[in-house]
Amino acid sequence: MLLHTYRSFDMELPTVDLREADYVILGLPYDGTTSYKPGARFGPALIRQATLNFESYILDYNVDIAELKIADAGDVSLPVNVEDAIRVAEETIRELREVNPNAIPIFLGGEHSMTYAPVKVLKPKSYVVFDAHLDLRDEYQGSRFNHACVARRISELGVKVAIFGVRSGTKEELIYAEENGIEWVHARDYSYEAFVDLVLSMPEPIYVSVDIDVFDASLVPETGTPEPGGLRFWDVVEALEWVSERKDVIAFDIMEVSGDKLGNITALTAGKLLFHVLGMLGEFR
Ligand SMILES: [Mn+2]
Repeated sequence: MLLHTYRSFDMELPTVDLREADYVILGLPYDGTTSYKPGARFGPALIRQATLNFESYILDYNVDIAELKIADAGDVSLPVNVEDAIRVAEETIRELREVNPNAIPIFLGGEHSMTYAPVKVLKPKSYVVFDAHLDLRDEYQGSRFNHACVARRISELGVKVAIFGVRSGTKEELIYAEENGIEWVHARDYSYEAFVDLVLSMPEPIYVSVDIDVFDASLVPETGTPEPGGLRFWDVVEALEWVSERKDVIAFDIMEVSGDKLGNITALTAGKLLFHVLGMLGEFR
């Protein structure tokens, strides 16, 4: 076990030791800056529990993910203060890289604020994110590291940012995007072609983040800030298939899953997406 981690819930998958893994799952169970619906601290455990419902054989790829070398590094024990939490997450991800520098990490959240930690440690050149929100505020509710600021903090690291499935933002965020070369596609205008068009020319390596609220609120009612009018499940799967086959993706995350009941719809959506991500990695990598 890594220093600051604990085990919350086991997935219905055989796992290997972290040192031998090709893929590693790490939970970031934080909800200290949640502004609307709390419970994201339970996200990683809820996602793992939801996987008990799914077959490890993924029809779409003819891949049985039970045959992949997957490690589950557990969840990071995160302090309440967001900057402290980011620091502990960074330390843990650095430790994970020391133990196994080659495994592709898949982070489960937890608030989107935590995505800053892996991006800072893994240093991608591009950040491709599915999100209902722009997350480009300079400050929100007294913190520059609030979940509503994460894409802006990442952009400030010099990382190229593209956001897909957006249907919520402020005028100030739009101006910031315009002035800083941040590309984004409204949920109404989203298409596979629009995604490929934009991501094709983005510098590699790429970090891919899925804020679960990118999906329509009917698919993901248990999330910090649900938004109607979102993407379909296959919109996101097809985009992730393209990017994981065609581009150098160094890490994935699935964030903002919350709730207080096992088997909730949002966790099922996230768990199914996690199994598809593992399946496509088994197929394309
Ligand atoms: Mn969001």
